[in-house]
Amino acid sequence: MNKALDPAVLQAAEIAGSSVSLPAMDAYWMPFTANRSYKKAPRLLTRAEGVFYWDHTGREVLDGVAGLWCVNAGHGRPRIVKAIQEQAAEMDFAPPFQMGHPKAFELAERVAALAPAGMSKVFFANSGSEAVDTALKMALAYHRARGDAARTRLIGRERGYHGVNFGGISVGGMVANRKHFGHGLAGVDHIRHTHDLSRNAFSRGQPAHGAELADDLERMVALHDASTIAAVIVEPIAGSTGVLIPPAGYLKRLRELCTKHGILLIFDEVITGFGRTGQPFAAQTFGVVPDMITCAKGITNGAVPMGAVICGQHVHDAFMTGPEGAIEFFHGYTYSGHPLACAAGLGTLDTYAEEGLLTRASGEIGEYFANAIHSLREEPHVIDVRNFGLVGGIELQPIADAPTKRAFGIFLDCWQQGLMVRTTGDIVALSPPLIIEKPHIDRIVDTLRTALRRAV
Ligand code: PXG
Repeated sequence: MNKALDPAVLQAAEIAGSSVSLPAMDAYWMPFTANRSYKKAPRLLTRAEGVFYWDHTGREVLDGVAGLWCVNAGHGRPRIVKAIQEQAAEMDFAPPFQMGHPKAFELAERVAALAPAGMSKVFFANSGSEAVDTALKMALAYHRARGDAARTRLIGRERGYHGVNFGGISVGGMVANRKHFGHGLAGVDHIRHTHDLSRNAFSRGQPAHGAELADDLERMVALHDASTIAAVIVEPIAGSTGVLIPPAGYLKRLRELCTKHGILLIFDEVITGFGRTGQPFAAQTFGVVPDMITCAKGITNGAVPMGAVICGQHVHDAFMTGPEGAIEFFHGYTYSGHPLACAAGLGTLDTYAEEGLLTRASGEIGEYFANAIHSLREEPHVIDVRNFGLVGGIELQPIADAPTKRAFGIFLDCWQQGLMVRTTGDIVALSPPLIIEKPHIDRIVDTLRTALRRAV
């Protein structure tokens, strides 16, 4: 029997006082959730430590997705906890406009030091969505500052996810995120996505085929003219739309085309940032330097909301040309560089550094993870397994006329077995905390295997 469901374990947890009664659930309108079914059978998380959550009955649940791609160092890390506690007692808030506090400067230096050479300026926001909209505005204002104000067009990619704000859903390519909300920003277009199971199914690491899809940017240039295009935004690995790994050579080709046409390249590294691919950023893993990186999630280990745009010196310098007393970029949030987030960020970066976590995914554990998840290849319903670093995707044959149902069934089965995974469409996504050990990986794969074998 699954240890997590063993009555003795459940009873022990209750004796330890970790069983929590259900709260009233009427008022909370939950995000990206099937509210009515959730409230009929709630999955309530009440405690977390290391690679585990516990639910309100005291049951242990292995975290296969680092919370939501963010708790890269695992849960409840002492340095991060202490940093937040001390900061809350010392100074709760400091206004970020025309004022500053030491930790915002310190964190910006530390983040820039992790980024590719030349990416030396950091602008803080409070989420991935805000980081994305900040980067898009920065791109428009950059061209205008250089006297190239006709470059107003933004190019995203099909199956891209760039958060939920108007800029992000406009450049994004997730249908459900767009169709409900009108037209979004004007002047946006999309290049083709790279997902191609006919050529690349069951690839380990980067798929071999599809570098030429970057040339779709030439189609945009032919249609709109390069002189109207400000920026292209892509996720190096698309996470939310199903773990889409870039074909070998694709990102390099995209970089070359952006440079050729004077278009800024933005890598949305909200998921890939902070060690997920085996280097601090995917830009380093794939050896391609964009003009801007958007990040969030792992910057504070998910402990306090924070997002950031890391930009090339050249982007920043284009703004620094007017009178010295003038505000250079009319943008910012009340909580940009919030003291609690900065403290959490510093504690997080210390933890990553002390434990070598930002490169761990490229070592033996990444290899073990790849072997383990590819062992699911022959299981029922599996039409693809793909991986990079500590990210995995298992794509299932959808039930005819009921897309997403099969994968969601797997999600529920895993939850009952004591494992939290994430599903999108009919794809199971895995992104465990970077501290994951081999027995945990075995448990993830065994649980999934059981769920796949009894899935409808
Ligand atoms: N860009 C990317 C690439 C993301 O993955 C965002 C922007 C937005 O971040 P915020 O912090 O505003 O949520 C994201 C967020 C999933 C999932 O299941 C992924 C995200 C959010 C929610 C669910 O894959 N990523």
